[in-house]
Amino acid sequence: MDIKEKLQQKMAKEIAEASNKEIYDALLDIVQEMAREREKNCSKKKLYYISAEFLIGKLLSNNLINLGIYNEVRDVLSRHGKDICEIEEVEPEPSLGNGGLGRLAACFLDSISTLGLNGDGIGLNYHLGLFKQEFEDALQKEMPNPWIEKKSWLTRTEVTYPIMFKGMTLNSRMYDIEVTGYHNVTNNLHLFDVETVDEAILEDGIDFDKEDIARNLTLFLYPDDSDEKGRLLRIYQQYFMVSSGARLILDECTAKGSNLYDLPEYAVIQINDTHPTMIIPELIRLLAERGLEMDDAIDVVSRTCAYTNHTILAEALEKWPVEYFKKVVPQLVPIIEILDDKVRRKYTDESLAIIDREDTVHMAHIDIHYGFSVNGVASLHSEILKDNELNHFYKIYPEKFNNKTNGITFRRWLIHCNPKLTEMLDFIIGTEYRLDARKLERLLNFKGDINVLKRLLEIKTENKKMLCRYLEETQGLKLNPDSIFDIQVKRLHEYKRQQMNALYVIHKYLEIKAGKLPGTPITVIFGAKAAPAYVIAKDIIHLILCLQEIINNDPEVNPYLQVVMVENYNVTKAEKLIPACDISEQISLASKEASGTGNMKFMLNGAVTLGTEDGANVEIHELTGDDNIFVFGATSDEVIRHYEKADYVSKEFYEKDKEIKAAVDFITNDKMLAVGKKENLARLKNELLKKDWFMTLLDFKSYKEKKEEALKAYENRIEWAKKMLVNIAKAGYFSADRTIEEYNRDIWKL
Ligand code: 26Q
Repeated sequence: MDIKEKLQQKMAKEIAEASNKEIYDALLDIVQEMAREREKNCSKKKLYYISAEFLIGKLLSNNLINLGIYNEVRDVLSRHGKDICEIEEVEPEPSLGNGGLGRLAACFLDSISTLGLNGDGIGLNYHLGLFKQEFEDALQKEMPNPWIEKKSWLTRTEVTYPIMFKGMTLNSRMYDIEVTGYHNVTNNLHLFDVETVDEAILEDGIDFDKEDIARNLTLFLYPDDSDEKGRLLRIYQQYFMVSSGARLILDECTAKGSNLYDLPEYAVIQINDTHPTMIIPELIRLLAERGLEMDDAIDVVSRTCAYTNHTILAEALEKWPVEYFKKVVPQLVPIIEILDDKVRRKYTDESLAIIDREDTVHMAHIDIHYGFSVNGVASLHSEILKDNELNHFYKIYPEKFNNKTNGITFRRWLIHCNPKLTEMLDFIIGTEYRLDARKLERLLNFKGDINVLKRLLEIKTENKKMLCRYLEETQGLKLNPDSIFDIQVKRLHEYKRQQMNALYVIHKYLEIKAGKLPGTPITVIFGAKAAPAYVIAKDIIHLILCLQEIINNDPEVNPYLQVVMVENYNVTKAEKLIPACDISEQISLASKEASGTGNMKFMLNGAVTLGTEDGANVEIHELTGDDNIFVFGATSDEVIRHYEKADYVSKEFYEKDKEIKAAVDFITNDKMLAVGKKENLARLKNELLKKDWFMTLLDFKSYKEKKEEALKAYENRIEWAKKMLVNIAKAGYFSADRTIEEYNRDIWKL
């Protein structure tokens, strides 16, 4: 049966008569049926990728592409007067992640299936996911974001487990989402949920009773952890996830014939950051319950679990008071104490302990002692882990440490989001790059081909026009598609330094006011959510929204400079923004961004990076060479030295550099106070002058100079197109397929 017949069969009416929603529902059925009919890999050993986040994005197009029927469906629909893009709009985006770490997990699942490996994801089914961001009075407001509809990608299974908490047992139920690989197997994403969850406990915005665990456990992704109730809820969520996951793993392995002593032959568990770390003590507990001696249980689990670190920021490393475990999951406390005791008997170095002198449990330390692999996510990051942050651990376990530079799936971040570029690539270099991304290098043969270069520029302009239409329809923004699109989209965090980009905007505004006009108009685009309790991050959003108001309404300036903050930045918006970008802003303070993956997505879509030598930018730089990237700022060594010596004083930069002073002072001038809030703006200015923990003012001058260089380089359109071409051609290294092959070769050994 062809697609048209299948579609017709699912609907009681003609395709032309059906609504977009009816067609979407029918396609969802067809995709699920086709996905389930595919072959499975039933290898003895299986990977379990456990993560508190899976930022999967919309699934329809992704699945159609992976099943190899996207074009056919698109064409059938169009013959009946339907536009597949409008049908995509009907699908709600599941918001099961914050940013990089969650999106990485989703890209990995795609590559695991594409490589035909036997591997499932394990996570939680948050009903409202991450909040939806709205702007009101130039401030971020958080709203609930329901995404689960009657008909969805979730399939309710019959798998349930009783999960024990202090004084209460909750039932977990498993829901599955099919993960289709590109022209290969289908795996599963298992999301556990509690049946008693109740959206009716929502109060104003995203507030709810944090103590009503039975009704709130899977309501939100990490609710606010600024108070103790929020932090305890996080422990409830984590334990619910790992206990459900551990039982599933043990059940599957015993069903395949494992006697539990040989568990490492049946399962490998990749722990995505420390959020699922409790799976280690929980598995040990379950194995002991099933008759293993404590030492055997510890040994088996240690040979099954591997840990990925995604950050060196102290404030993001999870540490929980033993008290919290006693209140929520007392059954884990004796196990964690035994794990700590073993470490203390072997090593006297206090910094290696699991439970410190203040009775705080260091989650990462559990993973490092009781896992067989520790990996960072970009080569610079992995080196910093070995040399600095985890140096004491590296000294005792050098063989555990390894690097796995992150990657992205090209199915979503090229084929789906940039069909025009994909079509051109297919035409000039063939389609092999789709399964072997390094083949993109064939594009280098066309660096001297004026027609290819012109077409690259044309495609960029077409993508910019599409973005302009979208932003006008959704946010009422009117942008100039002939301007330079300079884009910074990522979670809002001080270390990512959106504030430095904002200071540059102020600087440019002042220059234009003084009569110094840019050669080509510039549009600076931001998109970012701030954690609800992260005060300074919200102040930075306020600053940008105030600048947007002032600059876009100033007729002297707006022909040359526009600033916009895209509301509710998410995967769907990223798919529209990234293909339209000229300059990719990757400006974190060197040493702080573990890898970044947005940087790779922009590169793949022909944007040129303006960035620091941080995370995977370092590897982008190595691949593109000096001529095809704009690098600035202090190096990670310099930054680490500043922290060690505590010798950075931001005020000195403010006082000695007139341009810095003018830009910083602007934050609280009369124009700004007329549109913004004094409290927020003054607090932010004060932060920059008194603290500036992430050294914005240190790097501002070199940032400004490099950006001017990039803007100037843009003027020579053909030379710029060559830079675009080299970036696309060299992006093959960042395919998640390569990353997953390395995980499998070095860690999973499936
Ligand atoms: C910790 C404690 C309490 C509450 C929340 C958290 C928490 C939540 C989310 C800590 C960290 C995260 C997310 C981290 C993250 O997204 N890290 C990013 O991971 C990417 C994939 O490896 C990297 O590319 C980015 O550099 C890194 O920032």
